[in-house]
Amino acid sequence: MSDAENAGRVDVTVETEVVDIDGDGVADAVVETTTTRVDVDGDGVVDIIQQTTVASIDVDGDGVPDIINETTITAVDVDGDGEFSDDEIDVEETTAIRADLVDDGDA
Ligand SMILES: [Ca+2]
Ligand SMILES: [Ca+2]
Ligand SMILES: [Ca+2]
Repeated sequence: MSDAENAGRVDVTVETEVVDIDGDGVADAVVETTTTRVDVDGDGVVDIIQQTTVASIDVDGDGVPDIINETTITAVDVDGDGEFSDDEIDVEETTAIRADLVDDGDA
């Protein structure tokens, strides 16, 4: 990899993990983590990291995900010191639960 190609470099990695939550040998959840690293000024130091983790959980084992939990972590090195301090990191989490699962809980 040549240094000249590093300017404005965007690096994306995707990792997929299959998790057997209840230990019955059948996978119940798929966790997909997408990490985006951006070196805005091309100095070789990453300035922005965004990591999105999507967990799809199949509660009733029918093979269709029932709960989808999405967490996005965004870290921006605002002051350019090469480190991501607490005030430079933003975390967002959303959870989508199949509607009839929620109804069952209320009944
Ligand atoms: Ca940089
Ligand atoms: Ca299901
Ligand atoms: Ca910083």
